[in-house]
Amino acid sequence: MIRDVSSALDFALNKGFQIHPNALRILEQIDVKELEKIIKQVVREKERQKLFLISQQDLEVFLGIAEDEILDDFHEILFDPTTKIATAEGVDGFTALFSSRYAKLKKIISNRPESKMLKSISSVISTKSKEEIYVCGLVTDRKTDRNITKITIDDITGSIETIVIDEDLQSVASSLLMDQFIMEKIVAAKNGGFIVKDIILPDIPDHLPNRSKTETYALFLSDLHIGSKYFMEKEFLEMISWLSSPDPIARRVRFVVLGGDVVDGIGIYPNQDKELVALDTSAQLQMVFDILDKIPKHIKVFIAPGNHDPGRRALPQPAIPAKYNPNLWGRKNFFMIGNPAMVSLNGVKVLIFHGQSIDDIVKTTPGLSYDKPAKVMQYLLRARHMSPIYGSQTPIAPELEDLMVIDEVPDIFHGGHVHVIDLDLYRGVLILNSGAWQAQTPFQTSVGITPTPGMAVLVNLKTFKVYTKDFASKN
Ligand code: D5M
Ligand code: FE
Ligand code: ZN
Repeated sequence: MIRDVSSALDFALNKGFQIHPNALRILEQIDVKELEKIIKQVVREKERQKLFLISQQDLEVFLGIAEDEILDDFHEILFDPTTKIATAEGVDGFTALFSSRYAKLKKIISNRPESKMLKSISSVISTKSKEEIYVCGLVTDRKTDRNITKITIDDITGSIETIVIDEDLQSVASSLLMDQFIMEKIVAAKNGGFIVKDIILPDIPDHLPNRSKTETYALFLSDLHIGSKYFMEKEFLEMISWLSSPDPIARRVRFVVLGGDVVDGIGIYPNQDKELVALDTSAQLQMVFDILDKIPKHIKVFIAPGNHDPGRRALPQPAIPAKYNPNLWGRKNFFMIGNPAMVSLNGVKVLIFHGQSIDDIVKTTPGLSYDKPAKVMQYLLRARHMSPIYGSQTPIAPELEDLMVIDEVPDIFHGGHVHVIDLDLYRGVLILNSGAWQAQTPFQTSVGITPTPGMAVLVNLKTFKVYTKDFASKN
């Protein structure tokens, strides 16, 4: 029990801290009843930072008596599918979608010098020439048998089966995603067929990210699953109240990005009602509003949907419709956006994608797993597409334009969906998966998914340093 300043001092010294004399002067002015809580909080925070001198500034910041820094907090919504969705019907729609995908990715790959030598598939099929040829198209088949992979690619003129024999090319060949766009260097074999000499992905170039001028922080969240019995309300509320605390990082947060699965939804999986605490969409979204309403008003909140949220299920998804909860749309500091979407936060371009396609990719690609979702997101950047695989679990709408192509290289790529926190840096792009605020569900236990819920991911938009703050474990 801390009774006065000297016992507060002892507490800190015992923990291996020094207190600057100017800091002591501040402690002397604090109400004794508050002293214990404050000194413990300061010690805990400084332990985390591995800094063992408690300064005057530390206390001023904790007590909220330091002047608030002026931090930039401007934003721009650079891409939002909500108003761009133009779905066509049936077979024609899918033809349009795939031609758009092909054309957009061909344009992206045209920066490569090899693309000058590209030939159409129909002109190549009958060639007898033994010269190297370049073709490009969407992968429509991939079979690996022993150390040989057969890849079929389609362009708008035809289809070609190619064979990868080269050992060095096997790993890239066997990890190609169905329906992804690639360029191949091939040669006609003597006895027919085409041998692959190189596989070139659209990929992203080395990227120098845009940075904020001030040390403004963004908080990344996803997969709240509000309405589910397993939503970690206590921990989430603790995190929200931390945003109003004098903690030096909390004081610099100006943006919250919510990457989908805001609610648990209704009828998303069999017998879901047994695991719900709110049984209709509006009730679930009102719970969302009541909780997010506690976020300080100077913080801008961007809300994108996931596969559990109301609206359309197929990608790209429009923003959660206003009719289910006008409050969310009415709040001045809330921005309802679709999935995927791109926003600029102080000039830093953040691509937000819930991550539905991660499931299909993990299931069909050797070397990828649910516990490393950032690695899967790296594959998406290399494919320059957020949901290449068509006709598997992830529903994709037959849009006239393929809005899932990654036209512009982001500075931060934010995903969720798999409920596992993960970070990666790929060619200068910060990839992050923001985990979840839902405890492990019986379904996840049954399929062996071990989530990492209750952790906040924060990024300093000037330095790109990432902090994770654990609200789930008690220490
Ligand atoms: O998805 C949470 C995680 O659980 C995500 O990795 C997908 C996985 N999941 C969810 N439903 C299924 C089914 N039916 N089969 C296989 N894997 C699944 P969430 O979107 O939060 O439900
Ligand atoms: Fe989820
Ligand atoms: Zn999800």
